[in-house]
Amino acid sequence: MYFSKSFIPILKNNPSEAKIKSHQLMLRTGMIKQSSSGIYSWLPLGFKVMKKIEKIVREEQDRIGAQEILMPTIQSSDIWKESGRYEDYGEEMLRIKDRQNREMLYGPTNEELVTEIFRSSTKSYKSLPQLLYHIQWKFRDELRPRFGIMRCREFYMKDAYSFDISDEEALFSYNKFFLSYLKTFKRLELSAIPMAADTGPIGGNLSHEFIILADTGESKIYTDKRIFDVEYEKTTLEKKSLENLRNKYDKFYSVTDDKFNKSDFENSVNENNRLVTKGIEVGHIFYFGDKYSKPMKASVDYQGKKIFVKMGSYGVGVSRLVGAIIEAKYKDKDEIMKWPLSVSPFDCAVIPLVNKNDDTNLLKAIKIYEYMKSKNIDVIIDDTEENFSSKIKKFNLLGVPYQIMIGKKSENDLIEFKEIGSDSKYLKIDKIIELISNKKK
Ligand code: 5CA
Repeated sequence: MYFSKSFIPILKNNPSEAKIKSHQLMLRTGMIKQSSSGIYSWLPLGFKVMKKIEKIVREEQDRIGAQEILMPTIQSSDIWKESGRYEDYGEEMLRIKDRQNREMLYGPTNEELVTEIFRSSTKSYKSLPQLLYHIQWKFRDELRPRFGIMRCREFYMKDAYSFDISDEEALFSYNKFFLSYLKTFKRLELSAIPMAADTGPIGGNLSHEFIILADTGESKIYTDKRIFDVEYEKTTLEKKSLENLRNKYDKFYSVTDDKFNKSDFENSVNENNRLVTKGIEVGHIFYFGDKYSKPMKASVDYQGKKIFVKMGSYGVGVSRLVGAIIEAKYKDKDEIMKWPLSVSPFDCAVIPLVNKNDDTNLLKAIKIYEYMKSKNIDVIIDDTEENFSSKIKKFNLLGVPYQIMIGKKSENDLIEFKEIGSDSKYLKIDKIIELISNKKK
């Protein structure tokens, strides 16, 4: 991508309406643009990051055997009346009437719709378990949308649903998602901890929120520091192995505000290990048995009887993650943002010092840019005539993790190269490509 041709509308200053770093940066670097309260357009830079996050989320869902579907954003109110949630959901639900005066709604979540899909086609217990997921826009008419895409009204969510024959099998499914979430967040270079949480309007009595620590988070958390050292890498997708993993985490006191109990916390966590802080909820999983299958009559035949399937649901805030990664990765002290390579809008920026009367640097930069592209490096070249230091500042702001500078000193094969936040090195182009490619693996 040539910077001069790109659509990256960078603002000169931080917008005053944005209170937290991620919101400021996303507006400042032209990742998003507000269209109305709590509703945003995603511009190329932001959209690219979100799509890369989505890809990782998808790969980790596929890896546990979940199958992708796509349900619509607009749903009929009938199924919500069947489950009994149409009234319960209250004002957060955006209700719409079509031209026949039928009551429709913009889906805030999909338990009803997926149950309806399941019950119309699955009749035998032999097809269980079924794990279905989709990645789709949701709408919740939040009372106070804030912090940009962190708490907005229209947002992009991965929601998965499991269908099983018994509680035991359903917990096996639950634990598969538990593991897949740990892996997903790790690939995004986030350290997300599972915490016992309230189930709110989704329901059920077992639930974990996945929280990343951040001062700007909206969830207050109480946890045992030792939970950060739990290892999950060796866990397999077998029932026992997954159960052990859950036990290893659940052994530690780790809850959000609404589950907090002072004496339990103090009795189970020694003073040195207590951590009371704030965090951002990036994922939330629920087990609710037959809460939806029973009223909606989603059953399978098992040993001559009809059994209501046991269900769980599993959400990841795909669009929220874009902001959450910024909150976690932005280094206040150096005013530097560095995207994890796995989701960065570009792997590397080629930044030539462009002189009106001499195009040597620009031509050299174009050659490097073309060569890197041919080696599958996602690269952007700044071919504008802006001065060198403001170009570098701009890429520090954009958070592109690697930069190549073609300036005065660039006479031979050794190229000035640096990782954001570190010092420059002088390396040959093939070495640079090797270094970035190895990091991408
Ligand atoms: N049906 C369940 C699981 S699929 C569900 O809807 N869970 S949820 O309400 O917890 O949402 C899942 C994830 O979506 C949350 O963990 C959060 O990361 C994200 N999310 C929820 N509300 C918003 C919002 N208003 N703005 C941005 N992201 C949100």
